[in-house]
Amino acid sequence: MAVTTPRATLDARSLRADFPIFEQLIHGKPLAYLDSAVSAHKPRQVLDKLRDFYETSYGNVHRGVYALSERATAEYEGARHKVAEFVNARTAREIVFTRNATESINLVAYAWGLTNLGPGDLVVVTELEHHSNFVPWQYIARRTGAGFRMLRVDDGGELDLGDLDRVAAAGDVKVVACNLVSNSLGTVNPVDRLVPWAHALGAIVVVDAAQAAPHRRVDVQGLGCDFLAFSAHKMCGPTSIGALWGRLELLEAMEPFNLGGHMIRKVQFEETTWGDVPAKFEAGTQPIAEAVGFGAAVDYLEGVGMEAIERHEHELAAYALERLADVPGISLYGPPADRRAGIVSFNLEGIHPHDVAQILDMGGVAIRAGHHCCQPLMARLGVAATNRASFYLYTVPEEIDRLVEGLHKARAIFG
Ligand code: 7TS
Repeated sequence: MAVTTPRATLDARSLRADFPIFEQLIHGKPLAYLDSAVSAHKPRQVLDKLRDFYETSYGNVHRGVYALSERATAEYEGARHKVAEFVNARTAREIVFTRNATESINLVAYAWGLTNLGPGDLVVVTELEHHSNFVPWQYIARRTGAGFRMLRVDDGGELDLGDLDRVAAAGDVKVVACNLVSNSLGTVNPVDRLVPWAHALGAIVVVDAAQAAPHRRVDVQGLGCDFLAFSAHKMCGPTSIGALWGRLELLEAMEPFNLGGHMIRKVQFEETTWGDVPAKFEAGTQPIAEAVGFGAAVDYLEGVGMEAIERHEHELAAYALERLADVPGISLYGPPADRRAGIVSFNLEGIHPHDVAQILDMGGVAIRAGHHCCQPLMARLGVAATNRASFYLYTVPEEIDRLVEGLHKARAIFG
């Protein structure tokens, strides 16, 4: 595996040269891409790997005995090993390739939830969840007759751990589903506090790491959780590929989610038996090249260093919070810089977030405006939408300066 020694710092300016997307102008301006939380751009190393794989090693996997199929299978399984090492899984068998974090969570909700939940049980999510880690649980709770509760957040957008007892009193807690980093506010959640609480109650912990895995070191053994979901497209990899990490014994005990080719052991008219984990969860032709590209993205991130990425984004978040605080009429949401990742959410008084985002776009600055698939959180904050800027390893402070300039301009136009 091409893992290099992690460095403590990174040079975003030189890393940008790896990303062809920055070679063009947007509305005549250099692109200030401040929306990496929605999806990240792709370095040449990943793009080259995709092309090289299709040109030299492409075939379906686990099917043929000919050279190309064997080569493709080795690349596909090699990617699984890279992803497994990336999150410190005990074995690569604990990595199931899925389409994205959303599908990973649905897999657990259906395949674990339908079997293990019933009346009297409780499914617990938080007010900070992305709809991907909220709606599947709400739905499966309803389907199985289990209760559904939300852990509250405080006014600063951090989990209120004083709320744990209230929730535990409401039923037999069986699932606690929580994100590691909030996509709306950048809050870094105390999963290390939730895991012992949940396990003491006999519950499993499902961690949504969609906003964590791209930006900081995630260690499933260190976290002690039971499942962890993430998407490659947010971590410099291709779309349509993600991963579910699960404890092997839980995956082995679970029913399948998708059914069809490859996931079987034996098919007869009377009965079908399932293949081993992870094949049991990978029915049909997989996103093979995308998985290989996912492996290349992991190599790329490890080459830069997860610790360096986390530090870089933390510095950017602190700088952004400081600069944004000086903009008249701004409301900033979320915790202080030391407890947040590289995401800042805000509103300008009297100006709709979509108008703000449109003015910024004219200056080549891309941010997200909306509810960020977090409608329960927006309701808690008492807003319909926010503006959100999010950072990555290629983000430079000048882009934050351009964001602030754009906000002054939006105030001048709409204020
Ligand atoms: N969980 C979190 C915390 C997310 O931020 C997202 C996507 C998902 C799950 C779903 O990921 P997917 O790859 O399955 O789509 N986040 C966002 C966002 O912040 N704005 O749009 C999508």
